[in-house]
Amino acid sequence: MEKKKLLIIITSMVIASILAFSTFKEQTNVYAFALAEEETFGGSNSEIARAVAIWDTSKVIVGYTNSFGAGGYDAFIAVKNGATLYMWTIGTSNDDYAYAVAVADDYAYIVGTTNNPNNYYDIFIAQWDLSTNNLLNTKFIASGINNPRADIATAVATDGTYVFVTGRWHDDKFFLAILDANNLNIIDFASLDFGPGNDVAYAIDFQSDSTYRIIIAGGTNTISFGGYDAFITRIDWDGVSLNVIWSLRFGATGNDAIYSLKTTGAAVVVGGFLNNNGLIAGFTIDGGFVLARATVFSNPSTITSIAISGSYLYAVGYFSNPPNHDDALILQIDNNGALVDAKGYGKGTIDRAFGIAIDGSDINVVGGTSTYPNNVYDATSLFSYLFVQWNPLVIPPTYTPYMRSQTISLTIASITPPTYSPTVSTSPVTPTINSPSDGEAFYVRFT
Ligand SMILES: [Ca+2]
Ligand SMILES: [Ca+2]
Ligand SMILES: [Ca+2]
Ligand SMILES: [Ca+2]
Repeated sequence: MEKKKLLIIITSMVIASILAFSTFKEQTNVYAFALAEEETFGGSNSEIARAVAIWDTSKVIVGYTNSFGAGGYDAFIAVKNGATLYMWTIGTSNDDYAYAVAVADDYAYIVGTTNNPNNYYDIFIAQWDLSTNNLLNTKFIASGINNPRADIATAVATDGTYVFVTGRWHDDKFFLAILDANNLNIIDFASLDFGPGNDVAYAIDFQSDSTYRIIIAGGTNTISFGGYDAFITRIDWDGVSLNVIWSLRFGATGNDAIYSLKTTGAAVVVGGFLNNNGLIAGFTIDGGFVLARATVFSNPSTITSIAISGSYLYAVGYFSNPPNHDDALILQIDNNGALVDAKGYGKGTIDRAFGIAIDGSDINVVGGTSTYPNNVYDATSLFSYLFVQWNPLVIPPTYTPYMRSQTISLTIASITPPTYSPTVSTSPVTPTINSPSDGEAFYVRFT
């Protein structure tokens, strides 16, 4: 018991230091970041980059393209090292999309969805060898339901031994797939459901020692305080069985969701959407709420991806910036909790950031734009970074409506899902660089 209490205290301190609890401290580590590099890449039709991961000195970028490949949209993987960018498509003759990537050893695990003409959309998982630029394995998993976008993988995490994947399943459920990192064989596949509403997972991460503590988060309208609520759940895996440890939903009266999560120490930090604002919140690994903050602009904003590096928390997303439509948003928060810097990125059309990964002093951000070069500007004066109320109230009110929370019961069922093997092709492509046409992937690096 004492050990557990101590763990909770330590965890709370970790989160608090990241998320701004210790307002009594002076800010000591101020360094605003600056644009170091900007590149757009794509073809005559549309591209969007959805995620980025680090492999040695390279950045591994995934997304989807309608300009190249086997037909319709194809997933793409781009590997950028210095000024050099190589790009390959991965796909079937129908539409294929990549939404997330995780890297371990020399392998990139790419997840998304593919159109199956008999089955609408199915889960798509690929293993790519970064050292030889080859597609090693693919796995297509179908629930068999004929609803648009019924089965989608949205997030992936790996330690090089196992690959953990989550997303939408059977239209109104979500799933946890545990695969062998060597060959993508399915070790366990769990259908997860809060109830009759839509329960969609967007984020996954884990910690491990003798047990894997897997955290999954997303949005649900099975039971909610209005619209969709955000949810977060912990499922432990000992290599044999899956056990739900806790599940929590929270939200305001509008739509709320978690789109990204990272564990650090015994803490869990999430990013997402709350009441039309970007959300950053912290929890303990035991499901305790620590605190939450929101990016409150005069128009909607959202956080799509977060990264933790040393004592800094980074978050990216986008905000409505009329008349320039959406602009990408990049935040840096220091270990005393202060907002160190916030940059806007974009021009007159829709500019959105979907992925961030930190590599030493490099802050790597990817997304979609239609213009090059874009404006990079100080966004700190455009929004308030406000504490969000939680029940019970822990700090003086600064933000309304208050967020409410409640535990929610999760039904878990390990099943053997249908799989199939469509013809998948991969081919190297030469994208146009820094001359966008009809929507383009972007990579920007700050230091
Ligand atoms: Ca394009
Ligand atoms: Ca395709
Ligand atoms: Ca459901
Ligand atoms: Ca814009």
